[in-house]
Formats: sequence, structure tokens, C-alpha cells
Amino acid sequence: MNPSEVFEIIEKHTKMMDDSIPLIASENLTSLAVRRCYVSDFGHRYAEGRVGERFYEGCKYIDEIEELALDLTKRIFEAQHANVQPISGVIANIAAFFAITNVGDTIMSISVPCGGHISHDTVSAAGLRGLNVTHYPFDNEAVNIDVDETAKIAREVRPKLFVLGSSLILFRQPVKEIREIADEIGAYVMYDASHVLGLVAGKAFQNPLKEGADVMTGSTHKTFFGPQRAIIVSKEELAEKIDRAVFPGVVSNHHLNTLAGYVVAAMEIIEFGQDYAKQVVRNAKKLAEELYNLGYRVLGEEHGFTETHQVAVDVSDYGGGEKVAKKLEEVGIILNKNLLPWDPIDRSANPSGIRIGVQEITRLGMGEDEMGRLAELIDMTVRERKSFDAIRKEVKEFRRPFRRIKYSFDEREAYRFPELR
Ligand code: DSN
Repeated sequence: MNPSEVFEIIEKHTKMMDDSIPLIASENLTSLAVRRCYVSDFGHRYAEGRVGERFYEGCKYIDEIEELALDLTKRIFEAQHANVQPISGVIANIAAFFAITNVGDTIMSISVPCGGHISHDTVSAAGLRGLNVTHYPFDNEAVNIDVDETAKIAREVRPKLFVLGSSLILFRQPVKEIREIADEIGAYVMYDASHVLGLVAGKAFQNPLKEGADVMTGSTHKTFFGPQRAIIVSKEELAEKIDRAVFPGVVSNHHLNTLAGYVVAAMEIIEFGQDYAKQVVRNAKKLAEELYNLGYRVLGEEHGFTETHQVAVDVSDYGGGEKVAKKLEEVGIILNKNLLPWDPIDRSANPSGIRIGVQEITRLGMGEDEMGRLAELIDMTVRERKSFDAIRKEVKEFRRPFRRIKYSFDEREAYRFPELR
């Protein structure tokens, strides 16, 4: 056994990613300033409990960081209450379910083929909480919830909670309309903003809290600039229930190095988030148009293709999502196969679609000018217009100038990594 084996594998992975075009919609890069926090002593410590009410000594500086995290989160999302302790999006969702619902309650959520996250369903967090799940009726062409049909079903099943937000999310969702239905039957509204958190923060997408949601959960590493963890923001009246559901409910210690990284990311979002979010949406729209002009079935055609970082393409004419995603991986274009609204759930091994996210390449500095060439590289591969060896070289060449992380303080100030001891 030799630890250098691990570093060799990490090195190979890093080189692979450096030579690739990263288009997984749930990923992003962190700045050097954020990474600087990962390797700090915070990663060795415990801070169970709330700021100022810890179960361990030695937490006075950790408290300063968590206090900053809470203040910045409330400011960014214009929220009455924040909890920054969940260590992932699913943990945040489980905590929210524990805070708002009881075993045996019914919730409404978006089905996985229509874009919903597994944690909104019985197979994951909702099931762990013992909830019954009714899926929203969905308008496949609009790639969105059918509000009129939802109202009818909701009056019958009387859900305790409406869950909004998705993993395949192209358009704003009808938060105000769902709020009205919820008020009629006395239900809560929760929005899982994991995918769009950075776009909400950058004011390029709906802020669910301002449109009537009671709670918003979200992971902090997709369109937001943070390390992998999550937040819950809510109305003040739910504060105590949410805090108790998080600790001692589903979190004991909460990874304090990434908490510090989250604070730096929140500062980056305040400084650069609006420019970034606008550029992300512009890039996604441009890429969708380019692919459409090349003859691909891009979802959301009648509605401008996308309002987020995502583009969804039906590639069933080319062997389906599995085959296409694997081909693209061979040339260094990394994305994922995805169920589309008309796919049965048991097609998840080879769904009709692919999902493309432009948030990471935007952080690397790509703009609309690059989207035409990116569409061309995707098309060349899917339709096998050249040898994959030749395309792989072109992909590497295309990626070469985009090395630095933009929309960060890194270029203004030098953040030296601490001497490790
Ligand atoms: N399943 C992840 C995705 O959207 O890629 C989110 O957890």
C-alpha cells in the first residue's frame, strides 16, 4: 500500500477533466479562495449545536464563520430564517420533510421523468419520512406543471405539502399559482432550488420565497459557487422546527471546512453572481438554439428552450441517452443521460434524453461565442462526422484557453494555500 497511488489516480482524473468540456448540470468548480478553506483546520473540528450554544469548547471562531454564513444567506435570498448546516441537498430535503410533515401525509411533487429529484419521491427522502406521493400532472410540451389539473387533483388528495423544484429544470415554475392552491387547502409550499440556487442568488431566476414558498432548500455547488453542502431558508414561523429537524435530527457535526468555503462562495455570489447568472442563461439559450439549428429535438422550443443553465435534448433518433452520453464521453464531452417527461421510469438505464449544463463552462469564462463551436463538437460526435480521435484533439484544443476560474476574487488577490502541518 502506498498513498502515492491515490495521488496518481487523482492526477489522472484531474488531467481528464482539464482536457474535457464539463457539462454535468449538477457540478461546478470552486475558486482557489474556497479551496483554501477545505484544507484549513476547520476540517478537523466539531461544532454540534447552534452558534453560541455548542456542545464542544473551542468553537469561538467557528461561531464567527457560521454567523457570517447565516447573515449572508438571509441577505442573498431575502429570507427571514436560514439554516446552513445540512451537508447535502437530500439531507436538507429530509430535514424539511421532518419539519413540515407527519408520517402518512401526502405531498405533491414532480415525477422523476418530468425532472423531479429522487428525494421528492418514495424511493428516497419522502419515502423515509413515510409520505405518500402524488405527482403533478405535467405539460410535456411546456416542460412544466399543469396548474389547472393540479388544482383539481389537489382538492381530492389534499396534500400537506407541495414540493416544487427539479433536477431537469428549464423554466420558472408556477410558485404563485401553487401558493394559491395551497392556501385553499391549508398546505405548505417548498421549493428545492438545488439546481438554480446561483441563478436565484444572481437574480436571473424566480426567488421562490418572494413568490410565496414557505421553505426553500438547495445544494450549494451547482449554479452556486460553493463546496458540496446545502442550505434551508424559510419563513420565521418554521425556524424552530427546521433547526430542530437539522440538529439533532439529521446532522450532528456539519463539516466546518466546507462551511467556511460556503461563506467565501456567498461573498463571491454577492460580488459577481448577477453577471455570472445572466451569462449562464445567455449561454444555455445560445447552445440550445445552435443545437436546434443543427436539427436536434431540443425541449422547450415554443418557450425559448430554457431560462436556466440547462438544455435538454431528445436523442432517441441516435440510439438514446445512454449511447449518446457514452460517445460524447469518449471525445471528452462530459454530460449525463436523462429521462424525459414521456419516458417510463424503467427506462432510466437508457432514457430518451441528454441533459447539458453550461454553468461550469461559464465559470471557466466561456460566452455565447463559444456555444456555436460547442454545438458543432457535440454534433460531430453524435452523428460521427469524424473519427473520435480527431474530435478528441479538437475538444482538447477548444478547452485549452479556458483554465482559470472567473467570477471570483482569485484574480484580484493571491490566496496562498497554508503550509500543511
Ligand atoms: N441527481 C443530481 C443531478 O441533478 O444531477 C442532483 O442530486
